[in-house]
Amino acid sequence: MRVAVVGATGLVGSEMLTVLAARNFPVTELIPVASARSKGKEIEFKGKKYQVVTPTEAIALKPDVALFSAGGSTSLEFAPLFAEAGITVIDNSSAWRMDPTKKLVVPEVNGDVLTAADKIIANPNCSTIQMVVALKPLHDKYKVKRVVVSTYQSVTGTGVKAVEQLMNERAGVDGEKAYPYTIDLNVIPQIDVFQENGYTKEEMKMILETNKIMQDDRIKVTATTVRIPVMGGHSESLNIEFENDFDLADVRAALAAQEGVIVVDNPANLEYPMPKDAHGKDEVFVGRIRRDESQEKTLNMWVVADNLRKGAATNAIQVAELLVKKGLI
Ligand code: 2RA
Repeated sequence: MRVAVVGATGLVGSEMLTVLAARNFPVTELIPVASARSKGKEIEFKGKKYQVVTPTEAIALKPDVALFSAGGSTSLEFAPLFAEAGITVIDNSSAWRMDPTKKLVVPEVNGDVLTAADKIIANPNCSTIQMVVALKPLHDKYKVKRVVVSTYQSVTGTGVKAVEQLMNERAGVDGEKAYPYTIDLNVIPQIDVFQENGYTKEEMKMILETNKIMQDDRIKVTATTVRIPVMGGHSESLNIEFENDFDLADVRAALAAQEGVIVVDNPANLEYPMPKDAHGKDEVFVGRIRRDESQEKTLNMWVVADNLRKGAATNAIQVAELLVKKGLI
């Protein structure tokens, strides 16, 4: 496969290179792509050096697949041009996610929706991906009615500038700010911009994308998304109301059997998922599984994943792997 990585110099782009190598994706040629500013820069992949090219140059090189993580406006401008040239695009921005003509895919959840006609495929938002992977086996068994989710999100979800802000604040050094407030020793209950309904865009992504991926508009979701001074992964507290009652042992078994989920739930030994343990891993970790004793047919659980891995790069590459497996690229 000739693989273009658009946004190769960003946080998610470099994680894509790491994951392509780690999962042994059959890359015969890598085409790192970035804006004209980075043109000519060298990127190392599996011991070989590759020169960064512009998106227009990449189209002329006709890769089989292009993994995009360069922001919404680059995707809106260039993904259709790649697609018209016959190149399958897997796009990590929010540009195409809610477009009814585009598939929004988490392979373990709705990978079966992909067809040869899908030339621009959207990768969901990081906090949505880890939630739907954990919800899927429970929805299949008990039918999810409503989810109340609160997130604790890593600064890596914002990008390099936010990581630098946290590190500068910790070192007592002045620098550029990614957030309107100090993030070190603080918690910011705002991710992305506010919408007219008082929710943030990140919260609305969690609501709308969940319905699209789960292919069920009856699932009600309400979300509060929060940035915390952490790297390595996003954490989520989920309160899930089901249509049907459940047995806790069966819930644990269903989660443990779900592809891509690792259950870490042993309170007796103080074992539960944490971002420092999820860092650099491709799986979604679930723990603190317990009945909500204030309401029947309702469960509480805690879900953690590396937002740059399963929340972005890994999911995009798993989509590419599925396309290869189905003979669609
Ligand atoms: C964040 N959801 O963590 C974003 C990244 N896609 O801010």
